[in-house]
Amino acid sequence: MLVSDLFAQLGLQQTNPGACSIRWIETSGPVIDSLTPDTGSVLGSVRQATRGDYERVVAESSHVFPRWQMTPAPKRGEIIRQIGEELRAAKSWLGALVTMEMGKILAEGEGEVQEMIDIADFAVGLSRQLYGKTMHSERPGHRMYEHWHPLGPVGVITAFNFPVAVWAWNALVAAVCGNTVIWKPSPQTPLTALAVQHLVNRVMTRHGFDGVFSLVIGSNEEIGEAMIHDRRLPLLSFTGSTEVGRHVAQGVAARLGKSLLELGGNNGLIVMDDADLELALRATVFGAIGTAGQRCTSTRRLFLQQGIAAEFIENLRRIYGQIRIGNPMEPETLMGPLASEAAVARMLNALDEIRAQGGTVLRGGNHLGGAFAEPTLVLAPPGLPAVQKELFAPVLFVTEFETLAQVLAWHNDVPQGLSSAIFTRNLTTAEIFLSHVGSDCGIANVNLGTSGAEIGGAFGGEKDTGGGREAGSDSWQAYMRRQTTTINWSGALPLAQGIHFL
Ligand code: UN1
Repeated sequence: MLVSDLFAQLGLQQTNPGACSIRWIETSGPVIDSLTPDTGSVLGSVRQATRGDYERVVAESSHVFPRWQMTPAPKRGEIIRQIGEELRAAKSWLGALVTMEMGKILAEGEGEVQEMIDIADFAVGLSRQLYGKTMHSERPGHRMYEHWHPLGPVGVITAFNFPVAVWAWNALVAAVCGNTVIWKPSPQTPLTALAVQHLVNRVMTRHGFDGVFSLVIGSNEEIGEAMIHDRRLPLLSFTGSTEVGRHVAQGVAARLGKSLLELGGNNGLIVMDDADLELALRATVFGAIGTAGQRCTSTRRLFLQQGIAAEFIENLRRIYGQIRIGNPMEPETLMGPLASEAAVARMLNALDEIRAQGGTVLRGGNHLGGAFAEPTLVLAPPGLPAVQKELFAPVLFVTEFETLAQVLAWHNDVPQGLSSAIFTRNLTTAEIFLSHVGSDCGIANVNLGTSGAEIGGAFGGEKDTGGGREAGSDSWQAYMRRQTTTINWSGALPLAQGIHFL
C-alpha cells in the first residue's frame, strides 16, 4: 500500500496543520514528524498548535456548544450514526494508518477502528435513552425526578497505544450527551488523529455542526497543561500513565473540575490446576504479546498453580519461539515493533533491574534491531519489587502458587487495578475470584484473558488505575451533570422531614 494513496483517502498532506475546530487553523507552531516504528522513517509531518490556536479552538467549541446541546439527543444520535458509517467505509484505510503510525499488527489496527464503529452504534442507541430516575416523594402532591444535562466543552487527552478507539469511546458518547469535544492526541500518533478529524468533518460540515469535534495537536507542556487548568473545560478525560494522571487529577481538582482517568494497568491472569489449559495458553499469549504488550489491559503477571506450572511454562516457551515478529502490515506477523527504540531501551533496562532483583529470564529479552524486541518470559519469585510497576512492553512475569487464597493475595498486591482473569472449571473458585474477597480490579474475567474488552461494558479500573469508567453501560453519566427536581402540584407547602415553619 502506498502512503500517498492512504493519505489521499484520509485527507492528509505531507505537512498538516495541527488544529481544527470550525475550520483547519493555519498555525505557526513547530513541526513534528510522525515516525513509523517499523522502520523509523517519516510518514508525514504536522505543524503543532500554539497556545493561541488552543485559545481559538476552545472559544469556537464553547460557541458551538449551546446550539449542539439544544439539538435533540436522537438528532445528535443520527449524526453520530453517520460518523459510524464513515468509519465503516474507512475501516481498512484507517486501520492501516493505525498500524503504520502506532505499530500494532493490521488485525489489531482494523480491530481498533471496529471498536470505534461499535461505540458509534452504542452512542446512537444511547441517544434515545440517557435515562433519569423518578422517585416517590415523602410529601403529598409532589413529584421528584432527575434529569441529565450536558456539561460543555469536554477535553479528551489520549495515548499512543490506542490512538483512535479511546477518542471514540469518549468523544462519541460525550457528543451524544450534548457536549462539544476538544481532543489532544498523543504527539506520537498525530496522523491518525488528523485522519479521524477529516472523516468526522465530512459529516459535521454536512449538518452545519463544525466545531462540535475539535482537534489540537501540541505538546503536553503547552497544550496539556492549558487543558488541565482551563475552567472552560468542566471535564477532562485523560488516558496515560499513573504518574501523569496523578498530575492531571490534582490540577483539575484544584479548579474543582471533573477528571475521568484511565491510567496504568498491571493485569494478572490466574491458571488453576483444573483449567482448560489450551484456552488459558491462547489467552495468555494474546494478552501478553498482543499490541507488543502495550495495551493498558495487557497481561503482565501470570500465576500458575503448581500442578500445571511446569507444563504450562514449557508450552509458553514453545509458542513464544514460534511468534512471527516483523512488519506489522504483513498478515502473518503476530507481533510488530514497540512504540520506538527508546521503548525497547526502557524494556532492556527494566530486564537488567529484574535480573538484579532475582528474576530469571526464561525466554526472550533480546533487542532485535530498531524498535523490535523479543517477547519475554520472566520467572518472578513472589515479592519481586519490579512486579509492582507497569512495564509497557511484552514482558510477562510468571509466578507459581499453591492455594487460591495465596494467589488472590499476590494478585491484589500491586498498586494498579484495571483488569484480571482466572481460568478454572470450578464454579466455586470462579465465584470467589469475582466476589468482594476476590479480584480488586475494575474488570474481572473467567475463562478469557485480561485484554480485548468489548465496548458494551464500563471500562476502567481501581486504585492507581484512576477509578474512571468509559465506553458502555452507564459510563455516559460521567459526561453529564445530574439535576434533581421536585415539583409541587399540591397547592400547599409541606416541608420535608416534617418541619413546621410559617
Ligand atoms: C487501552 O489499552 O488503553 O480491552 C485500551 C482492550 C481494548 C482497549 C484497551 N478494548 O484491550
